[in-house]
Order: sequence, then structure tokens, then C-alpha cells
Amino acid sequence: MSLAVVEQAPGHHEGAEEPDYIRGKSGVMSWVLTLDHKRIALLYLATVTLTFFLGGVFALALRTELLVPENGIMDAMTYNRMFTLHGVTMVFFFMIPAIPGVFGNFFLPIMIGAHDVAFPRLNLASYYLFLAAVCLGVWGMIHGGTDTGWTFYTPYSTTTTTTVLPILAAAFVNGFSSILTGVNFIVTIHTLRADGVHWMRLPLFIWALYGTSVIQVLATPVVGITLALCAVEHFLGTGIFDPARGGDPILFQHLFWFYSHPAVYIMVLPAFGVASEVVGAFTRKPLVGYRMIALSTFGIAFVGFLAWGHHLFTSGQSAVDAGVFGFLSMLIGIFTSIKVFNWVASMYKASIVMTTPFMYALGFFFLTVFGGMTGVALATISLDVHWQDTYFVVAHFHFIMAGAVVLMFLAALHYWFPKMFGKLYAEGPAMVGAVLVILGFIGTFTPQFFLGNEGMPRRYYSYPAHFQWLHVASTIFAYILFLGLLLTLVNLIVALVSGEKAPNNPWGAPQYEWDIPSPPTEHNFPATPVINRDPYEYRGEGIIENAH
Ligand code: HEM
Ligand SMILES: [Cu+2]
Repeated sequence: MSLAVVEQAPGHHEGAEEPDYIRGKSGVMSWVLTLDHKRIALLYLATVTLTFFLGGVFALALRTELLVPENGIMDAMTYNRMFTLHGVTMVFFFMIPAIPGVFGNFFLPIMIGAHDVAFPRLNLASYYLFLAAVCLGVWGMIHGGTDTGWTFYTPYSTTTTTTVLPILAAAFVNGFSSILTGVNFIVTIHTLRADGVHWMRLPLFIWALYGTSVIQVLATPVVGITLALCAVEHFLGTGIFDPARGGDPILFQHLFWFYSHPAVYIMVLPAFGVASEVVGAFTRKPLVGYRMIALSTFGIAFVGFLAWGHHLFTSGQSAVDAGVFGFLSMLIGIFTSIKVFNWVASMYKASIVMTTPFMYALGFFFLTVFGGMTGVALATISLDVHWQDTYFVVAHFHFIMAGAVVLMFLAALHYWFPKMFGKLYAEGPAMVGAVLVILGFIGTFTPQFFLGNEGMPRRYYSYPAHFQWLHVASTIFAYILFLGLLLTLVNLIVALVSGEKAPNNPWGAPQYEWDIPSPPTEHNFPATPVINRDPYEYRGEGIIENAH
């Protein structure tokens, strides 16, 4: 059997070489109206880079305020708006669309041997809905912003005089974008797999996107309706959630978390998928436990739907409910551990190639394992009663969200950069950036576990003086993190402008996408390919030598 993954379909004759997808067409319209999944991916990349930096600037403002125990650079009201805008931006405008929008769009068709997604127009519509949501959100922020927190808890959100409606509307519109992407991906995976790509040959990133899409389609409508009801109540005073009008605020919490707990898997499953690809590429041996990693995705997706009540332990839940939700939350830990154990087994006795993407993956393992374990601790009711609404929770979910989503977004960006842009970046600055980012995350959020455990509540802009040194430590590392991100950004921009031309497979990685040109042609393959081997069958090429 040949080493090449992609064979010409029978009967195909090599025609004129197709130009790559970047140079193939020019002009602004060829970008803004493009139906090419790869160009749409780059539109997402440009947009989420901006939203991530916007969210990051809010974060730095918050951390700067917290350098001193009392009134620093902003008043209490500004602080409340700031953490809300930080949360909304990061969750809805960065973490939910980032990995599926950029790397899902770019690589899903390529990894299954297709020329595009099933519905290219819907794909573009989905991007524009996302962009509309971002614009609406930013418009709301400029016109005052809101102070409800990204969770929009009622009855406060239905009575606040701040600009909550555009922000609610932005989250609502964003939901449509997310649903449409999910539908598109599911149909694509079912119908456009090339010959030879049977289910047990799907790359693990594709399994992750599949699980994510199912959650997007099933859970997002619930939060959409919930936010719409919240907006209607704010506007018309309907009294669904407001107890003063006979409504039930706990109902809002149930509906909100019925989406928002599964939504954490919309964010982390794609990150887990990237981790599998990076481990598969740099351990120089076949991935251990392919089937288990693939199927545990659905364990997480399924149980993820049954765990929402752990956000309501202290909201007046019965002891039986709390026990059941606590137990179900812990099951998620089991399915996640299945993945972690298999990744570790894949790294065991492997000849690991230490690259920037792999460095990010190591940071991801550390942060996700600790984030996950503190999640299991939080699902233990007696502990949650102590930690609920403290910095411990803030530290927990940042370990997971920042650790998994942000680090694996950056891992994916560095791993696939040569394929996406056909350019190589300088490894030295990329590695320094990665180390700064990882140390930055660990250093920013570790002190917050201690703060929370000692009773520092979340969402406060002032605090007793004896907490100051932990807050200062956290803020210093937040700046280090920001420095790492800046270095990374500059390094990649330099590579875009003047990077050396990348070979087809600069990593000597076994996966399918490395067999096609860097950057790919407009239709990815000259003809529909036939794929004749498993995705992680390591082929033994060394780095760089494999240039076609
Ligand atoms: C092992 C899996 C996990 C378990 C068992 C778990 C458990 C919990 C529990 C019990 C809480 C409630 C804490 C409280 O209200 O005091 C919580 C909060 C939270 N978790 Fe997790 N979690 C897990 C994974 C994740 C992941 C993967 C993410 C995000 C990507 C995440 C994001 C959040 C967020 C945002 C909150 C804060 C909710 C709020 O605003 O109150 N968690 N988690
Ligand atoms: Cu949850």
C-alpha cells in the first residue's frame, strides 16, 4: 500500500494545477461573499481574534482594578459592567465560535475528503449572523453596557436600567449562528465522507465536532427562548421570572443552565479534538484508544445534558435533586478521564517532538486536569456550599475554559498555520509565547483558588486588605499572559508577511490533511479522493524531509 493517503479517484486525469485558495481569486468581494469553507474560516479567524482581544482588554481592566483593596481605576458600577462585558465577549463571541468556526470550517471538509461543507451558503450566513451578533453586542457596550453578569440572572436582568436588551439580542442572534453551524457540520459528516472514510476512520477532531454540533443543535434553542423571554419580560413586564409579578426566578436558572452547562462542552469538546490531533501528530506512534476517545465524546455530550442542576445547589434545591445532580456531574469526570488516560498512554514511551503546539497541549493537560478535578470537588454539595459564588469557582472555570479552549485554540493555530497559510513561523518566539501564556494562566488563576477558599466572593471590586497580595500576584501573571499573547500575535503576523514557504507536511504528521498542498487549492482535492488508511497510522517521515 502506498504511503499517500489520497489517491486519485478512478478515471481522473490530471488537469492544469488549480491555484491555491488564497491566490485563486482576488478583490474584496471574493472574500466577503465567498462560499469557500477555508475563506469563511479565515473570516472567523479575523473576527474571533478581535473579540478575544476585546475580552482580554476588559479582563486586564478588571485585574488592574483589583490591584488595590479599595476604589482603584474604576467605580463599582463600571466594574460590574466590565465583568459582564468580559464574560459575554469571551463566552458568546470567542469560546463558542472559535474552534468550530475557524478550524472546524477549515479542516472538517478536508479531513473527510470533501470539497466543501454540505451547505456553503448556510455557512456564510452563519458567519454573518455571528458578525451581526458581535456588532450588536459592541453597539450595546458603547451605549452603556450592562451589569447583570453574563448569566443574566432574573429578576435583576429584567429590572436593571442598564443597556441589557442589545446584549441579550446579541447572545440570541449568536445562538442562531451556532445552531446553523451545528446543522451544517452534522449533515456534512453524514453525507460527504469520501470513499474509505468510514466512521471508525474519522479523525478525532471530527468526532469532537460531531458531538459539539449535536449539543449546539439541541441545547441552543433553549437558551435562545430563555433570553427572549427575559427580554420580553424586561420590555413588557410579563412576570414569567419576576417574583414580584408572580414569576419564578429559579425557572430562569434552570432554563439558562440547561443550555449553559452543555455549552461548556460546546467550548471544550473541540479543544479535546485538537488535543487528540496534536498528540497524534507529535508522539510518533499511533494514538492509543482511538475508539474510546471517540465514543467518550458522546458520554460527555449525553451526561452534560443531565448535570445543569449543579449550578443551583444553593438556589433552594431539594437534597435529593442536589444529590442526583452532584452524582451525574461526577460522571462527566469519568468520561473526560477516559480521554486523558488515553492521551497519557499515547505519550508514554513515545519519541515526542517538542514543538509549540505540543507545548500548548502540555499546558492544556495540566490546566484541564486541575480544572476538571476542582469541578468534581465543586459537584460535592457540602464543598460547593462553601465555595459557591467565590473566587474558587472563578478559578475552576478559568482553568477549564482558558486552559482548554484558549490553549487549544492557540495550539490549533500553530499546528495548522503552515497548512492554512502556506507559511512557516519562527519556532523560537512561538515557544517563548507559549511558555508565557501557559505560566500566565497558571499564575493568574492559582491564587484565586486560595482567595475563594478564604471567602473572597466573585464579582466584587473591593476586598479586605489581607487578600491584596494574592490579588496582586494574580494581576502580575495576567500581564505576563497578555505579553505572551502579544508576542504570539506579532510572531504570526511576521510569518504571514515574510515567513518561509511551508512544505505540505512540515511536521511529518500522519493525518490526512497534511497530504494536500499548503495552502490547499480551492477545491481541496483535484478529484474526490479515496482514503485508504487510518488517520493516525504513523508513517515514519521526519520533520521537513517530507516536502513534496
Ligand atoms: C469535570 C467536569 C466539570 C464539573 C464536574 C464541573 C462542575 C461545576 C460546578 C459544580 C459548578 C458550580 C459551582 C458553583 O456554582 O459554586 C461549576 C461552575 C462553573 N463551571 Fe464547571 N464543571 C466541569 C467542567 C466545566 C467546563 C469544561 C467548563 C467550561 C468550559 C466549566 C465552566 C463553568 C462555569 C462557567 C461555571 C460558573 C458558573 C457560574 O457563573 O456560577 N465547567 N462547575
Ligand atoms: Cu455546569
